[in-house]
Amino acid sequence: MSNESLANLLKEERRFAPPAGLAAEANVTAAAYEQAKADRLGFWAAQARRLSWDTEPTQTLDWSNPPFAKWFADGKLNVAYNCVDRHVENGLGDRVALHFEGEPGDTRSITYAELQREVSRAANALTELGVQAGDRVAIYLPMIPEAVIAMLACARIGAPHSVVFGGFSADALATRIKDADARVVITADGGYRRGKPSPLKPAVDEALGRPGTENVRSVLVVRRTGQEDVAWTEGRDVWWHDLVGRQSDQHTPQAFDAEHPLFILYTSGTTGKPKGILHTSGGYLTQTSYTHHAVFDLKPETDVFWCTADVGWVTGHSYIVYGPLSNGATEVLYEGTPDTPHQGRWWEIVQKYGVTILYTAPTAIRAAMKWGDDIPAGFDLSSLRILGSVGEPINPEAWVWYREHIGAGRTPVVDTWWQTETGSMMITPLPGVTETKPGSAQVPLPGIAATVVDDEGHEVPNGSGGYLVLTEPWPSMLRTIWGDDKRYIDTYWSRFQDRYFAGDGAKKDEDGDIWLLGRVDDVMLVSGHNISTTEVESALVSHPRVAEAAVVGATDPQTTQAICAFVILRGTAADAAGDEADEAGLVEELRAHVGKQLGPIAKPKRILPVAELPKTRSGKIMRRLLRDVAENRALGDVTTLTDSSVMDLIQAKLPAAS
Ligand code: 6R9
Repeated sequence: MSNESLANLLKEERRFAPPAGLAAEANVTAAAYEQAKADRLGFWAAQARRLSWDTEPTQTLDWSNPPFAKWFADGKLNVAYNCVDRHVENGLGDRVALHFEGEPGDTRSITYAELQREVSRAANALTELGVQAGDRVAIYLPMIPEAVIAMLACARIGAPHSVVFGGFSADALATRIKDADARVVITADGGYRRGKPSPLKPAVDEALGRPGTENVRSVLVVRRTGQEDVAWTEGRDVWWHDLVGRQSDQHTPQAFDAEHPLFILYTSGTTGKPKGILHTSGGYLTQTSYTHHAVFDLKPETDVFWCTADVGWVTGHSYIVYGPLSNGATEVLYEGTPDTPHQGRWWEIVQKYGVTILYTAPTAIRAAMKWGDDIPAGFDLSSLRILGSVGEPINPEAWVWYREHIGAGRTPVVDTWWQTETGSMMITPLPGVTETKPGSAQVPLPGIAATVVDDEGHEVPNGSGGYLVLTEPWPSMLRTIWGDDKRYIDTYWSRFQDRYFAGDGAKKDEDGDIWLLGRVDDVMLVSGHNISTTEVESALVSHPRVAEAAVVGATDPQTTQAICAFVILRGTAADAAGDEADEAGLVEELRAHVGKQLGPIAKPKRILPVAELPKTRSGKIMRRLLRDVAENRALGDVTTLTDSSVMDLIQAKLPAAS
């Protein structure tokens, strides 16, 4: 952001106090902020003691070689033991860990005692395949219980997993297998998506034909759909039910160093090859477990937790697997899409299992808004008591809709900012403490230090914008980029001295609360003003006819960049996209609306109604592709896109608007 810090345009005045009952019983109160402020490392050492250690750590943080952190370095623990066995030993073996709901409607509830047996069998199976501590295992599975079991089995034997989204192509899988030098791939014949079985194994076969993947000696295949004729490589491929099925359900977990690698997870970044984000054991589990307990106020005896993310995303790692299970939670695992077989499927699941805590992404909330208020209204959602959001800035209108229509106007909404790199939540309200503001993640968690700085790295005053930085190391921070320490330093620790550069724009409001404003690569420079894509998008979404919006800056001779908006219209308005007279009128109305909300500088030069927006599998809008379209360039890398036909539709619309 060259000349001027991010303009602070959006004003949001709505406030929501925590419900009194929840505040009175909350797991974490305002005192936690005070304790952590007085003694940050002591605070984290205390949170580490929520876990079971084979050797209790005496050291907390070793920051003698920054930015390479060691947390709890002389401690030893087994992550899977913490997520499974200790609950069984504490007499909770009969508690349901997972309520699995398959997309076709098949269900399976797995208790902690069963989970212990399944994970033990899978750990024995991996050992039989020759997997040793330190060997990498790639996991390429649909959202089925075996995905969770496989991750825990790897953790149990100290083999770092690398989970690859089931939706990624053979190419993406091959790159990740090669980079991590994986020895085993765990996959399935297929999974169910949008009402149909969708094969997975062919992509594995294709990936393993690529150079650099030769070290994969076994492919363990779960039978999920049973529909396909599965191609089989003798000597390499083995069915899960054969191999895992015949193993002993007893397995003694071994303790590993706190800094033993737990997993690698690839994050694409905007350019270049995907970065293998490395997380280790003790610090990662300490913070995922603590944040899940604190931010969702989890009462494991009575709550039913549901995180709708895919396990292939960090949100699934931290808040389907490690956070909830380390806390002994009962949770829902759902295989499919929200609108299969009908647009009320999620709400039906909430009603069926009595879900009390729901954690999802703004993209899903905006989709539900678009489908209409009457759909969730048709289900009993009264069990819900806390709602969470993650993945993108949540537009204030979507936040308020979520609270009103899903949370009956009474549940706190926690907007949680974090990244694959941070491992767990970093900036978020606490449901029993914070008076919430729609659209803002607000405050760093106890023990977390974050602020907003300008170009020179000076902290900005309240009321101004700049770059989000983290000013102290935290337990679940990434340790490096797999095999590339230099890229780790360059990407995160070089932009500002001694501070972690998150790559997100942010502002501090008059109270000092933090608002996230989107990736800095997406920030627009218009006539000398840095304008956030998020704020313009939120202004558009606050118009009753706009369901979703994506805004980019396109090169412009007069203003450096010009704001170009792609909007999805609500309900019947989508058809009106074909009606040019209506469209022209609406575009003018939307420009005026943004001007009124944010000021004339933020008025989009072009507004283009479209049927869909390009998104990643985790639901993030890929603005870089829209920028390519707006600047009439060939599209960049589309391999992480959910549905590449979306771009054809958008490009087809373009001439009409220029
Ligand atoms: C957990 C996750 C990280 C990027 C992050 C930011 C965006 C995530 C957000 C949010 C605003 C929130 N992001 N949560 N922006 N408010 N509550 O999403 O990890 O996939 O690595 O993405 O997502 O831009 O930098 P990851």
